[in-house]
Amino acid sequence: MESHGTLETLLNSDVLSGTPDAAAEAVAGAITQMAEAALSLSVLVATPPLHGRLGAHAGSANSDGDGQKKLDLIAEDLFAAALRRAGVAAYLSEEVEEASLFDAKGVIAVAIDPLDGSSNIDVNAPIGTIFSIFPMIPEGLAEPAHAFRQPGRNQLAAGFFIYGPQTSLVVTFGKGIHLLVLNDKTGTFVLVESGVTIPAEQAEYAINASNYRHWPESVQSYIDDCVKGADGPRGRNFNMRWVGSLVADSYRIFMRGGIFLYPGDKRPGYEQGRLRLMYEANPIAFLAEQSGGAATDGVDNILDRVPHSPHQRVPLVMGSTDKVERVRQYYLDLSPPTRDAPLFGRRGLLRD
Ligand code: AFP
Repeated sequence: MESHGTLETLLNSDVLSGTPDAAAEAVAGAITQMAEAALSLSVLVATPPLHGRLGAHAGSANSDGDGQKKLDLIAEDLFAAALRRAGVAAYLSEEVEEASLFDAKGVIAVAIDPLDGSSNIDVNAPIGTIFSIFPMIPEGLAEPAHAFRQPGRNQLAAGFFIYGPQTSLVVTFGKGIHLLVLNDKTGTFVLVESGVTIPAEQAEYAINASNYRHWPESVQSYIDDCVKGADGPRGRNFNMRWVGSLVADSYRIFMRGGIFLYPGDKRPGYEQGRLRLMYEANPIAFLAEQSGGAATDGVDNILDRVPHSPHQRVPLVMGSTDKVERVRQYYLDLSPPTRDAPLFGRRGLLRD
């Protein structure tokens, strides 16, 4: 892969052309500050645990009532401070109940999951930070939560940092997606590739299969047909991967294709799946669309949803466009589109 510069040069290029000047400057400032916070977090994650296990419980709970880990709280402090420094107007985080007004003169609103995949901390698997940047709207001044009542399609930028074998940043400003990797010797994010596209052909799916019995029939049928592999209606073998942190599962899909599903299911509290619209599904959906893929709630485009509450959940199906469309057909109980077998109209006889 060819190197084209750094995060700084990317932010100073024309990636934000078309965004009003003040907002473009604010987006660049917020991403620069978040990159600083991500650098600190990646150093912390990679440093031996001098003060006990970072995955240890902190004894508190987040907005959803999930137990918080020590690193969740450290990440929250780092990113909240970074975005306050950047002068963002409204701030919403998975780790806090209410949205806040940081700077009434600010022109952008940022929703963030400061530490995605907390259950991976103690097993040394990838974790990340996901962010979504909207233009500030006047309704948010009196009530900061209202700053986020915009469809995902309004996002000015979105992305995630992933702390894995490499610390990387995957980001979009609405004109394709960019992959940057942290050079930990210089502390700078180096641009590795612009215009990353999700490969279409990968026969790989990601879903937490332990929930099979709770899924709707449509999702069970889709996965059944994948599991049957070459002996089933799809006529090809599939591979399955589930890291359990959205950043890692998404990163893999952006790099080598496939599909990710976290559907709504029958468990109490999971009717709308597990993932949060504002700081998980929206940014991942924006990246997916910008890399030639798609993201739906099974049927409808994630980016068209207008949120009604800051921490609301949404089912997420994301990945290569043809696969996301195929899942949609299962949800609608229609015959999925076929490329190779136009004569076989029913789902059970199709190949892709
Ligand atoms: P946390 O942000 O609370 O660590 O949750 C991670 C996550 O929201 C997402 O990253 C994973 O895809 C999903 O949860 C995994 O959920 P299951 O444990 O139900 O498979």
